[in-house]
Amino acid sequence: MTEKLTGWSEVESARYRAVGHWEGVTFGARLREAGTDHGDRVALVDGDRRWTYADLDTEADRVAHGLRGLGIERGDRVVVQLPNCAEFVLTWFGLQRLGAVPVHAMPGHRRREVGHLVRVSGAVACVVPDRHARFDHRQLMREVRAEQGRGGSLRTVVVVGDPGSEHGFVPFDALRAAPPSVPGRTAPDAPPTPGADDGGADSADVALLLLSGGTTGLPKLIPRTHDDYAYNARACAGICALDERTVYLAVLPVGFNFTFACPGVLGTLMAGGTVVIAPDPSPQTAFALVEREGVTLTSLTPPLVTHWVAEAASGAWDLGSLSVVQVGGARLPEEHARELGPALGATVQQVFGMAEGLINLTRLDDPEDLVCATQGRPVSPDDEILVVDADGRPVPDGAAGELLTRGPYTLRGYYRAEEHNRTAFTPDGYYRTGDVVRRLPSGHLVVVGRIKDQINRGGEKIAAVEVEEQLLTHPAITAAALVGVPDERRGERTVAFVVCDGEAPGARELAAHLTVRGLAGYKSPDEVVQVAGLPLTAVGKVDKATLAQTLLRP
Ligand code: OOB
Repeated sequence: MTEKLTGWSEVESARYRAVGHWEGVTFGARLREAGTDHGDRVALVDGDRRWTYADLDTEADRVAHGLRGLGIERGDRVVVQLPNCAEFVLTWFGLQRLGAVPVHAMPGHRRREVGHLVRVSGAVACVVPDRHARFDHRQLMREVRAEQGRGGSLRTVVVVGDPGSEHGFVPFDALRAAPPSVPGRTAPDAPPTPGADDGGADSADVALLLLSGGTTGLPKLIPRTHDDYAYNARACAGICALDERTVYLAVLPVGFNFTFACPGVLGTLMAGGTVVIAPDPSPQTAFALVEREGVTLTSLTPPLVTHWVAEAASGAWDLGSLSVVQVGGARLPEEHARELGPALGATVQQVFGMAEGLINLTRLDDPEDLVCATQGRPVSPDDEILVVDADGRPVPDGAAGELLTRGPYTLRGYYRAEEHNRTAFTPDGYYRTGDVVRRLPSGHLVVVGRIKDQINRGGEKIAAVEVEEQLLTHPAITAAALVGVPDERRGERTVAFVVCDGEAPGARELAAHLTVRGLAGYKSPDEVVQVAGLPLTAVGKVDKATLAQTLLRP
């Protein structure tokens, strides 16, 4: 089953093709081409393991062959929950070769999130590590499978590492061990078999599903097509001047849109460069890889910046190869932006992006003031931007308002979420970002706040409603509001204001309760404050601004 539900009109689609944004090439076919064009160049590095472009192409065939043997076909959705390791990239391209659709889960997601992703996407398989960060993902998958019950879509769990003895759990290495058999590909001059590169996928098909940070009870899925996502990566790659000499270090979770395609992994591979996977985001791990591999580009979230600056100051590392450091996902304080460039001897680039599409970058030759005090401007000349007041009327440049956007790589509708889509977009197709920005005459945007009920904990997005619903399941809690308050390190931390019968549970007890409920650990409140009642606004909503204020008073 393949779905075309991405919402651009025929006229718009034709125009994006005519001007060359949409190239009409699937990711499976791109990798085949790269395997020929850059054959001997190193594409991927993970620890001591290296793959050339030719190797990566062959590996994708092997993984695809193995997955096909498990009954996975064109259009099938497969949840990929892997930490930073080469297998993420091998799995991703293996799926692309079949025309199947990876669903990007984060390593920290637990039963609630993964179960939801499987249900909404109708995934037939999941790909997970055996254990990661002292957590057993096989146990998680057993629970998810049990919850799905007999009528559920999930048939297979592919495990990187030891699958254990569970029925239906398959080792990743067994997929790769299958003989590469691509009919018609054995002789270089033989005509290619139709579909051998991408399972017969169309470039207008959904190529992957990304997870939204969300504001509602459960996260939404974002359909991204081959055409639009490749353009996302290519437009960013152009602005970052990527070429065959680029060595990109993936420090943040590789499945995060920022790391994967802004320009990240895909942008680098499309330019013929090398992707190096960092197993953790510590500066020690990263700097050792910068020295060893000659890394030229990497991307960070703001909380990492101070650690990186401090470690670079030790003088123990040769960071000479590093040319550009991107920072995004949450607001970067201006002082940190000013320190970072000199500390690493690199050009800083701010990145204000979203899984839904729109990416803003500061340009490599922007004056320092724009680089340090703005979050960049759109990457495409066809990104349409509106900054509007509460009535939806455009405000003048310099004034704050909600950012609305549409364009060649911004979604027109969440996946299977018709009701939500009616309010998430304007009638003429603009996505309501929920971010409050100011636009400068240069087109650069400054993020000044948000109207969506989402907390940004150093780049980790938390939908307040989702956590509040879970807080209410604690027997002592009768009402709850999750509020983001300013935090030195993360920009924001979470405070749960709770109304209780008797004594309120502490933060640790609540975290334990939410973990049992299957919620990802980063969503547990950093602090708990007991209140007699929740203040309400004039229209009867919980007044979160007033709650946040109470913490500031002595
Ligand atoms: C990135 O994507 P998401 O989907 O996790 O989160 C998007 C939201 C934005 O709507 C905005 O509220 C916030 O994250 N955000 C920033 C920011 N970058 C993202 N807020 C302030 N300053 C920034 N530089 O976070 C994402 C996706 C692709 C590239 C980079 C980040």
